Amino acid sequence: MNMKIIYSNNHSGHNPPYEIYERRLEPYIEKAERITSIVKALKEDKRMNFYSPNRFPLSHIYEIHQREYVAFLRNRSAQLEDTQTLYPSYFIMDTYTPITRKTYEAARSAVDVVLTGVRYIIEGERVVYALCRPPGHHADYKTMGGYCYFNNAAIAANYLSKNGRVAILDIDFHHGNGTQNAFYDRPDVLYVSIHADPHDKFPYNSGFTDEQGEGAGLGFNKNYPLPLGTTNEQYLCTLQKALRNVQTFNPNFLVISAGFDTYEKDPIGGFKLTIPFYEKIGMEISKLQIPTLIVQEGGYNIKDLGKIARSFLRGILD
Ligand code: SP5
Ligand code: ZN
Repeated sequence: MNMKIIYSNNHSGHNPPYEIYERRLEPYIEKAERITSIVKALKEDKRMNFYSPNRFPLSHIYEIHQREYVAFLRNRSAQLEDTQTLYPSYFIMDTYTPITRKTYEAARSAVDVVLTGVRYIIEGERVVYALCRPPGHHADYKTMGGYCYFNNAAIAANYLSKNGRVAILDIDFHHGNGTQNAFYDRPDVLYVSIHADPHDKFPYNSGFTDEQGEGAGLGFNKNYPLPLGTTNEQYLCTLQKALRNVQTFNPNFLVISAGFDTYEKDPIGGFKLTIPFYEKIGMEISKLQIPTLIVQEGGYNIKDLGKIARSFLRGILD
């Protein structure tokens, strides 16, 4: 079986030199080479077919993000010189998410990538991989954060929800606070996340088990925080619980927020998952037999990211 991969090189213009960490400038962790590593590894596999994104109207973004926020990101990007980096003090939750001249265009292009993936899924494709960068799951209604500007997965899930019930399974190492918030009061989009205990790791103030949704959405938000040092075996046990939640919800579409920062050698992670284990994760997801859009989130070990992605997709396809 073949797989469609949606990819654009527009991400590469977004390349801030530094993030601010404990009041120091540190090299930016969310590098363009992450995606290059994945593309290179996947091009070695004949089953992987690459497609360029189409441009989609801003209306899709406005259903998830405030207009003033979108305008802020667009205008501030446009005002910068090529060499400038802006660390904004509003519309932002941290010091890891600077704006450069090409940031808006890169973030907008990542949304085009994910929405092109949605189109293929709606047309009947069983699985599509949207190779988004910058990532999205920390981006909230009117805040950028955690290397994220527009919430690609939330924008995709919202579009899919016009055609049926949608489950989002978020397997990035960090809790997807933005995605959780986008659907917190909605019963038609389930959000299930497995991530590092927020007592220890970013985003620190969300991702706890008692966050279960509100109003009509009560019961349609599930968080599975895990301790630092989590192994393959422990992870698998929680993944199976999360997949049972998805199965019970009985969705028409599945969106995977796929972060590979759960890897044992990730520079900012803290779990102990190994490269072959990602194939197992892929197989478990694939067993559900739901049309699935895979959306790239985090994962920062540039050297091994391609191998991790290949392992994961092998599990999805076999
Ligand atoms: C999408 C995603 O995975 N976002 C992750 C956001 C995590 N941000 C906090 C990590 C900051 C780490 N900086 C460490 C520099 C140490 N030299
Ligand atoms: Zn992450």
